[in-house]
Amino acid sequence: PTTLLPYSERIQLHTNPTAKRILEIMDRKKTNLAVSVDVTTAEEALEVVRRVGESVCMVKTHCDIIEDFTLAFSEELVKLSKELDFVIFEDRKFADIGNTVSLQYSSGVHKISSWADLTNAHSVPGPGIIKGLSTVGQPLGRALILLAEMSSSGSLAVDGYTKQTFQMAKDAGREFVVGFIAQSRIDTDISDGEDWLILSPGVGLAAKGDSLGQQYRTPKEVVGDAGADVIIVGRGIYGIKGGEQAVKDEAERYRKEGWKAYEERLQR
Ligand code: S5P
Repeated sequence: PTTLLPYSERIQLHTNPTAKRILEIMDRKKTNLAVSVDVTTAEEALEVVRRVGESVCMVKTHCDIIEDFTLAFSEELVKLSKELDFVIFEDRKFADIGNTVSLQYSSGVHKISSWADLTNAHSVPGPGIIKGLSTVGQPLGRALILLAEMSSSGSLAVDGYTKQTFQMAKDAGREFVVGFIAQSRIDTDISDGEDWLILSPGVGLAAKGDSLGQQYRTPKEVVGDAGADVIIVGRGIYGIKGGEQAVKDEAERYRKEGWKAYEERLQR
């Protein structure tokens, strides 16, 4: 199973340029941490990114929660992604027919495809969603991941849904779909010679969950036991009390925890 290979040896198993870049950054910066920057102004978001940028392989955004979103904001984010060496993941969770998502991806206020290296989609509409998004993103070297499982309690993305999502990605090929949002390795390890990236949200060292159904596990549980490649942490990092240095320190703490769990996994 590719879970037992170092990130560096998995680069060559991908053809998508964004997937390769993610693995290269992870190896170079010794980090499997993605920080989810779920704050509501552009300035706050950029400030968090400047604090955590050195510690992460990925910054995850929800561009539609930023009140003063402009393309100047996304340009600054792209600039920081180059300076501090991380990939931008817009957590858009597309969920419509192919034609609509291709417009949501390329147009509107956000023009996501112009600045986000990676985005994600629900599989519920069927394979047309992948086709619609790939028409826009693939020529730009972008990548897509599908939501196969969710971290929230009572999620319907389980069992057969998860399996069929994996099959949909396999059928689409790995030129554009490069992995999954999931809580486990799903079935990816049994498919020979194919490497898929597993990104897991719902990671926290302090809280067990929130009042709205979110559920947290530790980096050790997520990377070590469940076999995920990237841990996604939001409030656990940007929400820490103690000011800017505290945010920076907390990102480093998660980076170290995530990396330790990965190194231990390789020793097995
Ligand atoms: O199943 C999921 C999928 C995602 S992408 N569960 C999640 O929590 N997410 C996202 O990860 C969610 O939208 C949020 O941006 C982040 C988790 O934030 P936290 O503050 O709970 O760490």
